[in-house]
Amino acid sequence: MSLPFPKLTAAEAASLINHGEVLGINAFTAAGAPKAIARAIAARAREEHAAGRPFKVGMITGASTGPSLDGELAKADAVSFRTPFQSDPDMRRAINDGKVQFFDMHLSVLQQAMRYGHLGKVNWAIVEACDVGPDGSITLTSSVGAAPTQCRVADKILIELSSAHPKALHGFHDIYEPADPPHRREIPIYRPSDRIGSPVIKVPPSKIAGIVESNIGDEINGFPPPGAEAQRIGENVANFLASEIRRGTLPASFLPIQSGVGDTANAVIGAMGEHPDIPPFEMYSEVLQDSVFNLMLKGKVKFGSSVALTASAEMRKQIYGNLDFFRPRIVLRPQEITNHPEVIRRLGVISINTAIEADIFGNINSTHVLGKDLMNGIGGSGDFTRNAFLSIFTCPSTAKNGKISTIVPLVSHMDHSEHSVAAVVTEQGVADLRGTSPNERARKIIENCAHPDFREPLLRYCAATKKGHTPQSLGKAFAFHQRFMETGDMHGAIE
Ligand code: 0RQ
Repeated sequence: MSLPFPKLTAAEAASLINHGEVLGINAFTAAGAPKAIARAIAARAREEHAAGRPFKVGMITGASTGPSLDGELAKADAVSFRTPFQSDPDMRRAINDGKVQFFDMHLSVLQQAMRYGHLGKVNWAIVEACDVGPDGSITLTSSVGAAPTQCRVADKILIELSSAHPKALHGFHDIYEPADPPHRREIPIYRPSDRIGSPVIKVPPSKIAGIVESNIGDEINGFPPPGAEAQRIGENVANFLASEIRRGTLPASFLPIQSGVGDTANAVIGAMGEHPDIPPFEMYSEVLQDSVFNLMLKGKVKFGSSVALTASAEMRKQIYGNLDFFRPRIVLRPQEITNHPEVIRRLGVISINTAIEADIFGNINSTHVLGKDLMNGIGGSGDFTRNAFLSIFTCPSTAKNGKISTIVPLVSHMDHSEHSVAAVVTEQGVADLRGTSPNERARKIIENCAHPDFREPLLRYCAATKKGHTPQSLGKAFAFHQRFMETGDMHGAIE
């Protein structure tokens, strides 16, 4: 069927975009990111710069993207501001060098912030689709992200129509946007599998400025088998959850799981799947990684609600070759719904996220190394942590070959406060912080989670405070970090 929209090359689409404009580009992890148009925008920026003209755009995605988007645009010096999340080495460098202004947002509030006008005018929505109808109905590919709102608020829409994803993905997506205050009502999701919206985004056909055909697969790497440390963290989480079921503090039927991205998260889900006392479970998460699809095939994960299919090329081939199996087991939603506080609290989601560092009181730094250099961003970790039935943070007890203790006296940047964090888990063990005072927390975290090399200095830190509700010594709070900056090693701090 021929479509009543201009058919453009990627370069023609990029030529429509002007310096200073703001782009709402759908991507969530590297899943569902428009890649051909992104590369063409980077090429256009290089041409403009070579001709002595300025060319920078603002970039609002769903979350992180892949090398063709964040990587290419950062390398081309084509981005003025960036939100809400990234994980690309080149973009990270540009942000930490001060070349790109980055604002780190909770992913659940991005869409309403765009609708409320808090992020300014959005000129273009750019989305990847596997199918488009003449009536302006768009079937997305492997992620929904913020696409419904990006398409709603943008002046014009560019669609990258990708044959790397089958049209049969139609039906996986559940597109729903809540009304804005004062008209907002409850979001009627009562189980992870409930569908409340439409399989397509419906846009006025007159807004579609062009369609670019492409065939580029999602740029997502697979995971090597988990290392011994990640494996132990996974087992500690799984044993902790199994003991909660035995104690009766978790229902025997279990509760839906949210899990972050990365190797540790992959290992944790894998270990939960192996545990004999954890029953088959559902995910109410923002990403589903390879370990989840493997557990679906084994019957251990019953259902996955997510923003994105963050599948490696090999796993994507298996999913796309077996859509009839996965169709009743997966729903892809906008990030404002997957990460919505109301739904997370109603369902009683168990959240499992990764920390860069935790302090002895249970405050968590997920985003900034030594308090200043951005790693990735807060992503959805805050949305889930603050509202979960049980909020767990994991990390190895040391980083950089044992020179850094990830358990410190005071976090150098705080994303999640002690009030939201129920348990900290390292390869050393589990600190269950529920119902504990700061003094009790400090003892549990030091004894159960810190690496043996750093337990004594941490205990000496606590001993330095004579009185007070929280054993804090402001003069020594950053002694571990200072020692690392001076010597490249935290050993020897607080003798
Ligand atoms: O450095 O890359 O140079 O080796 O940080 O650490 O151990 O590989 O951990 O890949 O699981 O990522 C918190 C970044 C963990 C991630 C974070 C160094 C370490 C390594 C990465 P190298 P690991 P992971 C769902 C929820 C926030 C967003 C979130 C994250 C690198 O989980 O971005 O949770 N979370 N979203 O060596 C200095 C320390 C360090 C340190 C680790 N204390 N000091 N460097 N590193 N600890 C997803 C979405 O929202 C989409």
